[in-house]
Formats: sequence, structure tokens, C-alpha cells
Amino acid sequence: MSIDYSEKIPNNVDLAGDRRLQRALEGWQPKFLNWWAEMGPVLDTKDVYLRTAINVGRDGWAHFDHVPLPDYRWGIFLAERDRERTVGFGEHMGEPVWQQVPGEYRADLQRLIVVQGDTEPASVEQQKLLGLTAPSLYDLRNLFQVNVEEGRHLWAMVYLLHAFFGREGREQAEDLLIRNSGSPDSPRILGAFNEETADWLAFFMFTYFTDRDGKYQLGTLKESAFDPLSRTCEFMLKEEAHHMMVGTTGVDRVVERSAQLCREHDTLDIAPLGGIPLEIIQRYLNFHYTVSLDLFGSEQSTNAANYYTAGLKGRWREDRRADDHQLTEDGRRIDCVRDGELAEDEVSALLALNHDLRNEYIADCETGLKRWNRILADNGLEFRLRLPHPGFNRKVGVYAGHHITPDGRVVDADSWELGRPHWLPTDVDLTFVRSLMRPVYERGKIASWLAPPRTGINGKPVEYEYVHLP
Ligand code: BYC
Repeated sequence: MSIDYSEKIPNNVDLAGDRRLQRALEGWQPKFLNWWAEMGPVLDTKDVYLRTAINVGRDGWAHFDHVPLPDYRWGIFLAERDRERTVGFGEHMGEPVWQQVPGEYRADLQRLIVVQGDTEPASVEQQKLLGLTAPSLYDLRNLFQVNVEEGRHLWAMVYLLHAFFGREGREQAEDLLIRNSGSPDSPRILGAFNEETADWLAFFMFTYFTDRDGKYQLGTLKESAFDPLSRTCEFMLKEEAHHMMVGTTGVDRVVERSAQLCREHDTLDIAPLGGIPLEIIQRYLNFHYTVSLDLFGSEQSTNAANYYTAGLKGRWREDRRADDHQLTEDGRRIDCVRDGELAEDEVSALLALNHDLRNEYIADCETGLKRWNRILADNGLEFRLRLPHPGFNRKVGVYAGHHITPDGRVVDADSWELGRPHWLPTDVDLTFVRSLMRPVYERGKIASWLAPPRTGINGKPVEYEYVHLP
């Protein structure tokens, strides 16, 4: 199904066939553009080599061209409808999926959509200043690609709110533009989206760890019995894959450059050489990984159980699970802290769904660690990066309120404070990394604290002029 770009709001949901909805969304559009102008990227550009969706089908959904950022066409794209689709889990399993919102699930569905929608503009706000210090035109282009797609993902959630949740939905859509990342008065809903993304190492860690939470949450919403939500998330996941690539290869390149410097100069102390020491990379990793773990909610959650039973939010790859997709009889062991020690609790599988998703995510994160450690090994280094224990630095869930070290020991508050500067980025680390952040906008040039990318975008060479500056 191709997308009509002659419409004011490009879409494949036949917006023109519903004048009321079209007018409501056309009313929201200028507010979105104002928000973008105020809270979006601050760097002035002539145009950027961007990917735009032209088709939601399997082949050729994306088109690449240089586009002035304000002319980027944000639109509403849902994956194609499968008319045979039935609910895949919970108490409505086997029934046809819903094209409208059932009254009894209205509040819960709206909440899930608002939480998802809130993260999208938040990340653009967090990344607002990064264009001023990009390490190359290639990286600058990737930043803007991520930003415009997060903007589009906001559109995706706003469409659902406008189309299916009446006046309350429209009000919620307005509020998505009013809350701001880090605002003391009206912050974003989830913790990680109020943290700063102040430098490019943080950006790569964010796109590796936090965008990956997005991948897993969207994967569970793709299973939803509410078909428009499912179809929206299915298409969002295609765009999300690029964000993962930016994170994975971004960290690859930083690790590779640091490893080279360590090898060439036979020292781990590479800060004076303009490289990012591996210990600082580890501390950034610890931070971004653990605030992302908090995004899964509590390991033991009645919300998650209710969402599942109702058919609103499934499991990662629900169709590949060999069980009854009801889980009413099953139990799971989940982590807990008992009498100051790490232990396990036996709970109903329904209550352990956030834990289940979190573990899928952790296993996926491990693949990055393997890559990065291979780079270290190839450079003859013994240093290894590792994921800290899932209880480390947690503010949400069963570990919140406990002090757990990266290697999984429960310690008292004093020991925690002593260890903290070794485990999480210090002010000195942040200042140092920021001191390396200088824009490199000359064609084909790259900052010296990271290795060049192995390949360019869409078959173009690495030194292609991905961004034209005024
Ligand atoms: N911060 O039963 P609980 C993405 C609240 S990222 C603050 O433990 P539940 C992206 C929770 O709301 C993916 N509050 O958890 C990435 C609840 O409050 P109420 C975003 C938190 O409900 C990069 C209470 O604590 N999408 O797409 O099972 C760039 C108890 O909740 C936090 C989604 O998250 C927190 N970290 O699960 C751009 C999917 N965690 O209701 C984009 C939609 C929990 O008692 N959201 N709380 O007032 C959900 O599925 C669920 O709401 C959560 C929480 C997974 C977030």
C-alpha cells in the first residue's frame, strides 16, 4: 500500500475519508511543528540525506534523498491489515482482533499509548544539542534520521489517540507536547527520558540500550489485540532497526579507537592521547543499561498481568512460545532481595511478565558486549566490558532501595558511596568526554576519539556529503 505525499498529512489510513479526524489532526500538526522548532535539533542545516517511508510493504518502503529538515513529511503509516488475524494470548485468545477499543479496556490502552508516545518526543528533546558537536557528517545525518523518526513515532501514537479515544485522547495528544524532558514542573513520564544525553558517547549508549527497550516494548504492543496499535508498532519496528544500528556501530567505533590507542601506546591511560578510556566506557554502559532496565517496570507487576490477560500487551515473540498463551497455571522464579541477600521468589507467570521481557532484553544486550569484547581481544587487550548485575543502580522494581554492586553483592549505603565513582560516570568523566566533543563537519573527516564507520548509508561512501550546511 503506497503512501500519498500530496496530502497535507501523508498517510495510508484513508484520512481523507474521515473529515473530522483529518481536521483534528490538521489542528495538531502546527503545534507539533512549533514543538519541533522549539525543542528539536538546534543546528541549522540546508538539507540532510534522509530516509522517508513511501510504502509499508516488504519491498522498497524507504526512499533516500537530501531533504531540508523543516520539509520532512511526518505521516501516519500502519502495516497492512491481516483480515484473518486473531487474538494470540490471554482470555480473548482465538477471537478476531479488535478494530475499535472495547470500553472496559479504554483506560488501560490509553495509558499504554500515552506512555509509549511520551518517550518519542522526549528522546528528541534529550538529543537537541548533539548536532552542535557531531563527530562527522555521517554521524550528524544519523542523528537527524533518528530524530525525525522519533517525531514520526509520536505521530503514530497521536493518530491512535485522536482516532480512537475521543476528546480525552485529543487532550492527551496536546499534553505530549507540553511535558518536556527534564522539566521540573512537567517532566516526561519515565525516568530514563528525563536524563541528559549530553555527549555522543551517551547518544550511542542511549541508542544501544534505551532504544532497545523501545524495540522490546514495541514488540509486545505489536502482539496487541487492538489491531491498529499492533499494525502501528509493526511498522515502527522497521524504523527502529536503524536506531539499533546507530547504537551498536557507534559503540563499536568508540571501543575500536580506544583499543587501538591502548595497543599502540601500551597503556590504558589514553585520556591524554584524546581517546576515551575503557573504564569510562564501562561506566557509561553501566549507567545507560541500568536506567534502561528501569523502563521495564517492576519485575513483579499486576499491571503487566492484567494487560496480558486482557490481550492488550503480549510477550516478545508471543507466537513462538510453546505454551497455552494464558499462563494462568504457570509459575516463574524471579529475582528478589531477602534479608539483605539476593534470592528468588516463586510467583505466577502472569505476575512475572515484565521480568520475562527484561530477561529477553538482557540476552539481546549481551550480543553487543560480545562484539565489543571481540574488538578488545583483536587488539590484544585483556580488558573486558561487562553488563552489571540487573540489581545494580535500580530505581524501579524489586531491587529499588537496595545497594547492589555491579558484580551482584548487596552492600550498605557507605560501601555504595565509596564504590560509586568506580561504577557510574563521575563529573570528571562527563567533563572529559564533553571536552572531546568538537564538531567535525568537513566532508570525509572524522573526530579522533572514534573509528570511522565501516560502510556508509544506502550504499553511499562514508565520505559522502550526507548533510549540507548553510
Ligand atoms: N519510570 O507495575 P509497574 C521507546 C510506573 S522506550 C517512572 O512496575 P508496569 C523509546 C508505572 O507507570 C519504550 N515510572 O510497571 C526508546 C506504574 O504507574 P501507575 C516505551 C515508572 O505498568 C528510545 C507504576 O510505576 N514504551 O519506545 O507493568 C527513544 C507501577 O508499574 C517506571 C513502553 O514503555 C519508570 N521507569 O510497566 C524513543 C510501553 N516504570 O500506573 C523511544 C508502554 C514503571 O501505577 N508502557 N513506572 O501510575 C508500559 O508497558 C508500562 O507502562 C511500563 C511499566 C513497562 C512502562
